[in-house]
Amino acid sequence: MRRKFYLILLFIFANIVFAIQHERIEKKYIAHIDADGVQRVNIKAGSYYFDPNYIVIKANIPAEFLIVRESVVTPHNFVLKINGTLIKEDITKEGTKIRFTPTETGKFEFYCDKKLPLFPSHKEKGMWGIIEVIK
Ligand SMILES: [Cu+2]
Repeated sequence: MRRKFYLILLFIFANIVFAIQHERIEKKYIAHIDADGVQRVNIKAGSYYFDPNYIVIKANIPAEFLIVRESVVTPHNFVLKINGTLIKEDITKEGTKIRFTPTETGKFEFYCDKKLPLFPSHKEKGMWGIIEVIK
């Protein structure tokens, strides 16, 4: 009983240290337009990051993201508010496809909103990124 308590305490402490020390490295990707007129981006969803986490796409051209979950157990999702619409999809091991056509330029944040009680959210651990829509 006591041993379990200390293990839980250690786990919480390790999580806090991880959250504080975790330095987010920016991985930029500039999408190119495929022959069929779609700008496709492959995104890796790991624990706790998106790779790439800074994606540049063009406005008014269909975009397709294929997001693949790397972790076996830890669930992750993809949340993005763009064009005044909220996109929220769970990410599978096989890959989740997200399609939209950005209509306005600017920077839009995407993230994973998963969170265990008492622990920092995945977003707080670094699982977020920016989509920059350019002309
Ligand atoms: Cu997550």
